[in-house]
Amino acid sequence: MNKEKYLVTSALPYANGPLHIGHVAGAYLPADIFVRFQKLLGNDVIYVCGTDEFGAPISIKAESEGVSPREIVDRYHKSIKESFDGLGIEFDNFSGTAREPHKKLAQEFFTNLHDRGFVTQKTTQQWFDTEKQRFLADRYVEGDCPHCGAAGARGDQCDACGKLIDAVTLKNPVSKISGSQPVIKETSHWYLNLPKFESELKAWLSTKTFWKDNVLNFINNFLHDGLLERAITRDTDWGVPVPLENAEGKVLYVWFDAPIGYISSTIEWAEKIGQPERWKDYWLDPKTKLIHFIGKDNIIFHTIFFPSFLMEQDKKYVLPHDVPANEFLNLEGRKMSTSKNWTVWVNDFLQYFDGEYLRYYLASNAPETKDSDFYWKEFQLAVNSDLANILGNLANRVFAFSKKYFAGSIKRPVKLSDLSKKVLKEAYDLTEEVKSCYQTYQVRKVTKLCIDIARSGNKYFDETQPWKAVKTEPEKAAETLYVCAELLRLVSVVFFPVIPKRIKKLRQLLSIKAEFQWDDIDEKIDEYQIGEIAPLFRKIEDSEIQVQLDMLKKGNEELPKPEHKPLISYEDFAKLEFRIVKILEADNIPKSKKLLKLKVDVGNGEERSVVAGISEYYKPAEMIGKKVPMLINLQPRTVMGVESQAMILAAHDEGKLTILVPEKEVNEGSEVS
Ligand code: B3M
Ligand code: ZN
Repeated sequence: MNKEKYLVTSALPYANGPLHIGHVAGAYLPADIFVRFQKLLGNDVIYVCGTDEFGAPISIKAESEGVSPREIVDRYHKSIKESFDGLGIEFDNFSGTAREPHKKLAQEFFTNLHDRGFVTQKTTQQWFDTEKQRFLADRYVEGDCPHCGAAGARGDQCDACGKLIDAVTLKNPVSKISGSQPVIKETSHWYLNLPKFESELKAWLSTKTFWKDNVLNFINNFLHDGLLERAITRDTDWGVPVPLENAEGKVLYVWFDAPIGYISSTIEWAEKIGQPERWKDYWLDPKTKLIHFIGKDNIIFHTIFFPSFLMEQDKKYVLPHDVPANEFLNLEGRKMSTSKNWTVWVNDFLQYFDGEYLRYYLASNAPETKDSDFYWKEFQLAVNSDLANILGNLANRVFAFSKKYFAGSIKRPVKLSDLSKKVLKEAYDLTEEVKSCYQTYQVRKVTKLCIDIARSGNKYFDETQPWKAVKTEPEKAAETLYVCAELLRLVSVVFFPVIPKRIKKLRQLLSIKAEFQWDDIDEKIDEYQIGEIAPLFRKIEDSEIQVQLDMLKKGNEELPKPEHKPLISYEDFAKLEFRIVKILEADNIPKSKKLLKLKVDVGNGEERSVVAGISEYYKPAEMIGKKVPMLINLQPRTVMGVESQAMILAAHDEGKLTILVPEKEVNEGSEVS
């Protein structure tokens, strides 16, 4: 197979604070998993990142502590790198933007754009904090969004409507540095003439039909109003000096220099490996697939802003091949807030738990297409039931049994039963599905499928009952062990990108080669020689989770308690008939923004028509085939001309709606009680 070439980046974390789990779920873990997968395929891939060390976040933090920005940057660069190391997130290079080569490159980028007429100087008005005697960068002014009126809009972007904002248009502005009402003052800045790039950008974006829907929707929303010129310089002393004579006290806007940090980090990498020209093999080779892993708040900067200034340089830089932005991770049902310490700092987490437990849970619960939630109880469940009880249990029972009855030797049987062949075939098929899921960044599904392979091993072990067979037909027991060892070996290939350290341990216990590639799925093993036995995972106790919840709630008001309805009798409850139904058809209802019309099978082929208020959250196509619980003996009623003969059950959480699906495969018509 001809090898592909990938250049992978993750958003440069600001060096103004520690790393938290939201950062990991959004940009870093998905990238690390993707890189490990591509390396398993034998593709040529490098992963570069580094800390984002300029911009107001750093200088504000420094000022608040009375130290230099350099001290802040050095402290958090180290802290963030420790977090990545603890999570096994491995970069080919982890740089930082407050370094001379980066500054020089960023200035070069500016000069090229300026000399080619894509940057114009304008005198403008900007918010000025009279208390602090300083101009306010966009992110340090907050107010009401001029487009949609939402409060809490930042000076550069509104999270509510996604639109970029010219800070001076904010209503009721407040300085986030002093809390005072800022005033407008004249200043001059240099503007990137984005409108000049519009047609080239649109032509390039039109080829990205394979990008994730959440990214394309965000971009189309943004392009809808057309591109505006954007200031790319700021009034502050902590940043990359503007390389022009009349630019005293002006620095490049942090979002101008930061993405260039991906290139300077690659150049630094090339120098470190003693091949200073090697960076060009990635940034200047049209065959390179440049993939930016980011959170959704960085979409425009990576799909409009950065590509525009890559287009007008003295070298032909590759443009992003894909930008698989993730949505946000909430915590215990609430938006994460670092200022309220409503978060989980990675370095704190690592004091209590193994980083691979976090890798697994965040991968299994990744905010790939919509925001997702980190719950400590769910974290415990994911580790204890998926990792320990399914994968760990399969390994333990196979290893212990082989040591007890076969001196640790698990030989390939001369013949396999039909059941054995079926189990292995199904597992091989799942590995194919895992491969395509990795390629399309679907790590949630990857983790489910990997655990399913291990689950099938436990089911097969139970069905073939080797503990009985070993007494009368030991070759049957040996066959069971061999098939299960094969399943563990398959898991040890496909699961490697998610929990690499644990998987290396599993392969060591199986005494199979430590270095391997994806194609080793087809490796033929004649004998497994089980050596030492050691548990792969430790279970997490309730008390450990309680400690975390107590720490989290300290200083945060208790979670709001849900209002309860009046008590009902058991007899009242017994009148309700809930069943699992299968959705056969799903369509939008004309003129309705909220309703879908469903045709469902409530069991034994009995069909019902149902109207469900879910179309803001679910497309018709993704509902077909789903099996969901419904109340099916509710009086029928007609909604927008459609008769509804049952009611779907769903969780309503902070205005969002999530349908419920059975945790295991069940038949339609199954009673729910
Ligand atoms: N430092 C992080 C953020 O806005 C920002 C990313 C830069 S990537 C070039 O969350
Ligand atoms: Zn808005």
